[in-house]
This record gives sequence, structure tokens and C-alpha cells, in this order.
Amino acid sequence: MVNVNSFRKCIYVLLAFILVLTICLWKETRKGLYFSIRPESGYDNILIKMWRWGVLKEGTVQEEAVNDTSKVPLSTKASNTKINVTSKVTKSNLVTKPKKLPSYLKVWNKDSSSQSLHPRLQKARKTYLQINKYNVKYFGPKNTNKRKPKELLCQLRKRLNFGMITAADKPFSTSEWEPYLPKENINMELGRCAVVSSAGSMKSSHLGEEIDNHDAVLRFNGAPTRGFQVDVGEKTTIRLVNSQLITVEEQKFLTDVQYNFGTLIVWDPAPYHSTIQEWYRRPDYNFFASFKHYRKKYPEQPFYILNPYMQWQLWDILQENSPEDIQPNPPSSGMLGIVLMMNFCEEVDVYEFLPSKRQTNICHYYQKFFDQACTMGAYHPLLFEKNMVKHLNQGTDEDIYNYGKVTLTGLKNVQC
Ligand code: NCC
Repeated sequence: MVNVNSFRKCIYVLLAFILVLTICLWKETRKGLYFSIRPESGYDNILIKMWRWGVLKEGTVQEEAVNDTSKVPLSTKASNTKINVTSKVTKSNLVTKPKKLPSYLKVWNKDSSSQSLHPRLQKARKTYLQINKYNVKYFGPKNTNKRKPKELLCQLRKRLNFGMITAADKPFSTSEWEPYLPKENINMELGRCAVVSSAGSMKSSHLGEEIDNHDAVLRFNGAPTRGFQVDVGEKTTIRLVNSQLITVEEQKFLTDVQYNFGTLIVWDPAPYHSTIQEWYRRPDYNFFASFKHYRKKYPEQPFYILNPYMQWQLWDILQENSPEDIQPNPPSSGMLGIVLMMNFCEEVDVYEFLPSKRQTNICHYYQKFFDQACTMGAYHPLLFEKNMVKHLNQGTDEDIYNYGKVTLTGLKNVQC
């Protein structure tokens, strides 16, 4: 009898141990499914340090400049008001670092081809090319020899129309629309800006403080800050949302308080190079009623509709600079937000658009949903967008590897 009891006790202890072990393992997997090209390890960090101290010969490392921590108070006033937030980009906050990481620490390759995609995503790209939903007819050049970054910046500066829909634009120039639309275009002059991708790899990044130290921060769609401040910060100057988000009721756009901060900009996929009138008749998501509803509820909050031209002007530049056919669908909110900030700001730091060592198949930092398409693209030509952003990066591969951070120059600084 005694033996049976102690046997039972042993079994209970064993079961309790297995349970604790399972919980621990489950918690670990929730932190993220990492598949960095090399396993993330202390060894990597030692190698990076050796390289930075000059023990490894990949380049001479200069002392890192201290981050500019000056916080400029933000004011987001009602529409039509010029928003002017600048902390000058000076030599002291530009970091001089070597461009190359040791070759065994890989970051995004600017010449990535669709061949490197998972077969499912390759198939998705081909299907979108066949469907050609937006009736894309592209007859321009396809560039196999990449343009120099400066030429590419000039293309962006000269060819993109960054305007928003105003009350003067037909068919919005009616008394019905007048109360909802700004009379003038958006006018922002910003200094150092941050763009925060919604990628799962933002999780555990501890980038919150660095992000909030920028003069202005742009976020996307339903990406929350509450509960994630340590990793993504809390400052929200602009939130760029797609028309699906504001139309679909489950997204709670009209009721969730997280949308009540900063300036909102909505965009909607339009037919290829259509006029505003054509697009108005055939929007991808009929978001206009929802837009008006929100404006009525929060009339003081600046809320703009991005003109439908910019998405396809940007798409043309992406296609022109890619040797392959890219998906004939508009660029992602991420890419649209990056070029918008390049237009508004003197300098733009983009976080986790190019994946860091924390790369994961978890789609968003705020959801437990796995899909490689979120990072590599299925509907959006994300792969090609990321190639372009890598090509334009003025920061270092080390910053990409550690922080998923690329630094882009403001378009106003570009002499064309
Ligand atoms: O997922 P989404 O994008 O809201 O992400 C915003 C931008 O962050 C970059 N990103 C995101 C995840 C990831 N793993 N890597 C990344 O680089 C991308 O640049 C992305 O644009 C969108 O672009 O608007 C998109 O919106 C969602 C969805 O509509 C909204 O989240 C609202 O729910 C789309 N998902 C679906 O339709 C299911 C997504 O395809 C594109």
C-alpha cells in the first residue's frame, strides 16, 4: 500500500514537472519564432563587438554619435494648420559608421528576387500578375542595372504627388462634402522622423524610447501603442490607414480611442492612373461614409484622404527599378508612409521594415498570427519595396541587423 502511494506521489510530481515545463516552453515560443540567418546568440554579439573594436577587419569604426534626445513638443492642430516640428539634422546626430557587416551576419539583400520567396508566395505573385485587378498597363523601362540612390531620390522627389484631397477637388467640390474636407493641402515640416512598421519583429526590440525621441512618428492601420510602449513607443504624429480598416466594422475604427491621436491619413487602392472621378466611382473599399462619420464625430482631428495618384506613381518607380515584373497592386501602406515621411521630414528612420535579427513569421507585433506574406509580400510588391529601401539606406547594415533600422534622407534635402 505504501509503495502504491509513493508511486502515485512520484507520478503527480512528474506530471506537475511536465506541466511547468510545457508552460515555460509555450511562453518562450510566444516571444517569437526566430529564424535569423544565423542563430541569435551571444557569439554573434561578441563578433559584432570585436568588429566594432577593430579586432575584425571589415572597416574602421568611428565612435558612435550620441542619439539626439532633444524632444520637441508636438502640436497637432486642426486641419489646414501648418505643422512645424523640427530639430535640425546636424552633423552631431548623423552617425558615421562603416557600411558593411561581417559577411556572416546577413541583412536584406537589395537585389532579392522573387526566386528567393517561398513557393506559395511565388505563386501568389504570378496569380496577381494574371488577374491584374487594377488594369495596370506599364510600358516603361525595367531597370536591371540599378540607378544610383541619388537618381532614385530625384525620381521620388520629381514624380510623386504628395497631395491630399481638398474641398476644391472634383467630384468632392460639392456642398455635401464641404464640411468634411480641408480647404488646403496638408503642410508639414518635420525634423527627425520615425516610421514604425507593424512587423512581429518589433516585439522585444526595446526600441520604444529611441522611437519616441524623434520629432514625429508615423504608425500604420490598427497598430497599437498601449501595452507595447517599451518596444514601439507611444508618440503618434501621423497614422496612415488603409480604406479596408476604416470600412470593416470589426476593426472598430469609429469607437477605438487609439485612432484619436495625431493626424489621420486614409488611402484606397485605385484603378491604375485613374482620375479622382474614376476612382470615386469605383473605390476598392467604399470608405467615404465611414470617413464622414468619423469627421462628424471628431471634427477637430486632422483627417486627410491621400490622392489616388501617388500610389501608382510610386508603383511605376518601383517597377522601373526592378528587373522583374512586380505585383500589379498598389504599394503597401508601409512604403506609402515611408515616402510621405521622406517628403515631410529632414531625415527618416524606419524600423523593422527591413527585418532585423529578430525576423519572425509572426505577422504583427500585436497579434498571434503567423504568415510570411506579411514580411515578404503576396498582394503588395513588398519584396521590391524592401529592395528599394535597402538601396536608399544611408545607415549601416549593423543598424539593420540589430534594430531593423534604416535611415533615409528627406526629399527636400536632395539636389536634383
Ligand atoms: O499588416 P499591415 O499592412 O497593417 O502592416 C503595416 C505595414 O507594415 C509593414 N509590415 C508589416 C508586417 C510585417 N511582418 N512586415 C512589414 O514590413 C508593411 O509595409 C505594411 O504595409 C497595409 O499595407 O495596409 C497592410 O494592411 C493589412 C490590413 O488591411 C490592416 O492591418 C488592417 O487590418 C493587410 N492585411 C490584410 O488585408 C489581411 C496587409 O496585407 C497590408
